[in-house]
Amino acid sequence: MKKLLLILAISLFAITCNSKTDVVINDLDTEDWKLTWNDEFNGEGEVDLSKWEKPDFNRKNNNVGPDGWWLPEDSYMDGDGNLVIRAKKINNRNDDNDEFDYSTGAIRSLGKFSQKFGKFEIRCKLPTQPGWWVAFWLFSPTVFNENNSGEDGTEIDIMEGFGWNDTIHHALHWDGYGEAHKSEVTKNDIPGIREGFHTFTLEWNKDEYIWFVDGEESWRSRAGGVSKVPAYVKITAELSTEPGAIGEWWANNPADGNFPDYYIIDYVRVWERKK
Ligand SMILES: [Ca+2]
Ligand SMILES: [Ca+2]
Ligand SMILES: [Ca+2]
Ligand SMILES: [Ca+2]
Repeated sequence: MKKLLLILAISLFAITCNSKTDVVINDLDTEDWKLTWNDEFNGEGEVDLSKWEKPDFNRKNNNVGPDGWWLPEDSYMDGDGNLVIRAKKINNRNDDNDEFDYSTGAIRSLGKFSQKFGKFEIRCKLPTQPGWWVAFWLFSPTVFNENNSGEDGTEIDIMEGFGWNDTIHHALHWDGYGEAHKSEVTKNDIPGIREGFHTFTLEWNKDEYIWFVDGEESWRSRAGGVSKVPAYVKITAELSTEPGAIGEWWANNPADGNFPDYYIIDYVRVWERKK
């Protein structure tokens, strides 16, 4: 009897939890948009590995200075409803002569979720220190196809942000990253954007991309021809000590930063347009 009651109690608990989830998902639909995928980051410790994959490699190799690694330990949930992407100093991790290296977090829905067209949104708090950059972006393996078109896959940067200034980048890259590489970028100075949480949103329609910051349109483009292939979601941070990255034109110098520093994400949500 006790066992039966226990099973009943567990079943009721499971039903209650499921219905709570359903309520949340229904609430996130709007008149024009149906939620297809999201993560509210309601947990503590490891991220939901049914939704995310974590890269683990030397992302920003520098032969004459500290390297910038992507390490799984630098992406985790804080138990307060947020994903944390951390940048920190670590012991030299490879066999070069660096006094130390750096590591940052990165998660991506590679192999777990992808979608073409729709609305993609993050709510997040930018970092505070110079020397690294954070992003919310979409990517397809076919971005590398060199055919003078982005329609077969485009890197779509919904937000690139920094700890040292109030500049937000939106960008498109297509035809790989070699000589055939093409891109279009816009940079908006938004005073105070590093204080508190803000939303960065992309509407990827069949004939145009439209970006929004806190619900206000900030750019639109159809450069490359709008991509017609599914893309996966990336929430990442990167730290490079190479001369090309540490100038004031980009991330500035991590040697002037206090680490660890943090990129805090409240949620990521994806919708498709209702017919
Ligand atoms: Ca090195
Ligand atoms: Ca090293
Ligand atoms: Ca192409
Ligand atoms: Ca949250």
